Amino acid sequence: MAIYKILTEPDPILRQISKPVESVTDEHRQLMDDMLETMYDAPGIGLAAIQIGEPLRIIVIDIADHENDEPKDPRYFVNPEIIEKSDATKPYKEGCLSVPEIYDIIERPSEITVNYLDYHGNPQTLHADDLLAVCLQHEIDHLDGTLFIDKLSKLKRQLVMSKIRKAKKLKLV
Ligand code: QAP
Ligand code: CO
Repeated sequence: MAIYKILTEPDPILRQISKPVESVTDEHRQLMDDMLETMYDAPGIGLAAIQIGEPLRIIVIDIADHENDEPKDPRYFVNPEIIEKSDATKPYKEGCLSVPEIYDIIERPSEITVNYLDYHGNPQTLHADDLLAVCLQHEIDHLDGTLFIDKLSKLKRQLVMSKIRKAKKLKLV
């Protein structure tokens, strides 16, 4: 197992379109294990492969509340595809390991249905709501090079980008 460095905005790699996995192999499972370890170490609740520089359509998620002693609940999604979205939307204050210390409210469909391959490469269908629906949509956006800050108003996004530039500058000193 290994912990990878998480790429951060404005790294152009985060804008790449990730490629579908043809069939889930032991190498992909190794990558999923490492992604999960990297995510737990951060810590975060969701990670897309592109965030560690691997342009493959693979996501790991664990939304269990570890601080309140809930057992680990790792979930793996290969080639996830949203096949249904609710008309109803819900706001949620999102963050992202690739956009550290920035949080803002994003409005997304409150329920979705996804098709995907699991850890073993078996096709699955899942209906998700609440935090899992938010997290899945956020992570699936990563596979198409989209970050949650892209969904903010132009003004808010400019503010976020100047905050990021400022933080990067400070770290150089
Ligand atoms: C995506 O995000 C997400 O800024 C996963 O300094 C977020 O794990 C889905 C994190 C909200 C649904 C709702 C962010 C950690 C973690 C930071 C994360 C930070 C440290 C973000
Ligand atoms: Co993210």
